Amino acid sequence: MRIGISCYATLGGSGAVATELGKALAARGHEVHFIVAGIPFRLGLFQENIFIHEVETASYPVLQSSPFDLALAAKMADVVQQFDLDILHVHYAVPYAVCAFLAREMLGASHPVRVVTTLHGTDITVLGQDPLLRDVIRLGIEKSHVVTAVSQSLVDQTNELFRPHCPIRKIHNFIDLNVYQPTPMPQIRHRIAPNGERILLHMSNFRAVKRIPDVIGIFARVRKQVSAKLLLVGEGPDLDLARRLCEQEGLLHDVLFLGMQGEVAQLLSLADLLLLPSEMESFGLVALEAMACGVPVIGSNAGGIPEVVEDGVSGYLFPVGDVAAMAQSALTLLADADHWARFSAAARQRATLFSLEQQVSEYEALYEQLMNPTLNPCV
Ligand code: GMT
Repeated sequence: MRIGISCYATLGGSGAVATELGKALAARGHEVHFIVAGIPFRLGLFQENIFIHEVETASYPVLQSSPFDLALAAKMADVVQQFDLDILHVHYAVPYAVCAFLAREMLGASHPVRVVTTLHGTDITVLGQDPLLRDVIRLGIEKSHVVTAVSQSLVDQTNELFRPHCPIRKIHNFIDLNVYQPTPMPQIRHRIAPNGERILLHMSNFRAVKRIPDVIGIFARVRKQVSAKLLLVGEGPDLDLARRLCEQEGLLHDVLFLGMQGEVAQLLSLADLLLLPSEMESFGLVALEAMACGVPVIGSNAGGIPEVVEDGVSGYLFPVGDVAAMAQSALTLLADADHWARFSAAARQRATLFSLEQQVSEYEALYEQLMNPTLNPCV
């Protein structure tokens, strides 16, 4: 098949999932065209069957800002036409689903490309609630041939908000289990935690939904009882807040601010626990990545997290904001090596349910179904 993929190219789970999907489809022999604002951060080395089409924006004194969305829609139409794409798979409702609709309008009857939209999370749970965007998101959903969501929780929330006329399909996020696997690195571990400190890790885009004060709060409580280090990976609006809170709590010399990192599989393997106390999380890709590396998760039971982490088996989940319980369960796991080892093995085992091979085959089957003219897509 010839497949277009359009997604955010910068740091973020939706871009990561879209890029890994594109790479896997290309490896299976499909021709994959990324239509993006920049090189997707997970793309890696050159790979056969992958083509990149960068969206350039127009500037003109009359235009108050360069209209990226219009340029994206025009680029989508152009690439669909030029490369005779069968499928245009867009990730995140705004602007991607809406631009795909515009592109189809531009193409008119001249091209029968099928549009798949994958919803990732805040495009529904935050932006979908915003009266300024709600109707435009509804349009993007209604005008896609098929809409998928990355968890049952997100399917349910989308149904509740938009009551779409076509059923939303759940296709869970996935992981390359050969890349994400437990990798002991005693020398690096010794440099980070020279006195045998336990290592806790949080990785995110440091937005308010990640509840950074809870991350610091859990670590502060844990460190009162056991020597520990906290690795903070990523960056975003609440990174300064994290620094201030660590300073206030006198934690700075036990916290490493690692910033954005490209290859995180080995980094995750360094951790004893992943902290994910999010306010909302449609899936929690980082939890899956950590679990595949044998790292149990301590976090909230928001959104789709319980679909990934089995509470009491591969991690411990509590209501949002219950920092005391999260810290206590972290201490319980860290205190008993056998207990931790059982959770670590269960985490890896659980992650195998979300294998790249299985989920990519689901997307492939969906595309094939859409291309069959006898099966009636909803639009
Ligand atoms: O929705 C977002 O916050 C952005 C998005 C992203 O690009 O990082 O994250 C969402 O999509 C990820 C990939 O499907 C999920 O693993 C994240 O749970 C989800 N984030 C939220 O729901 C907050």
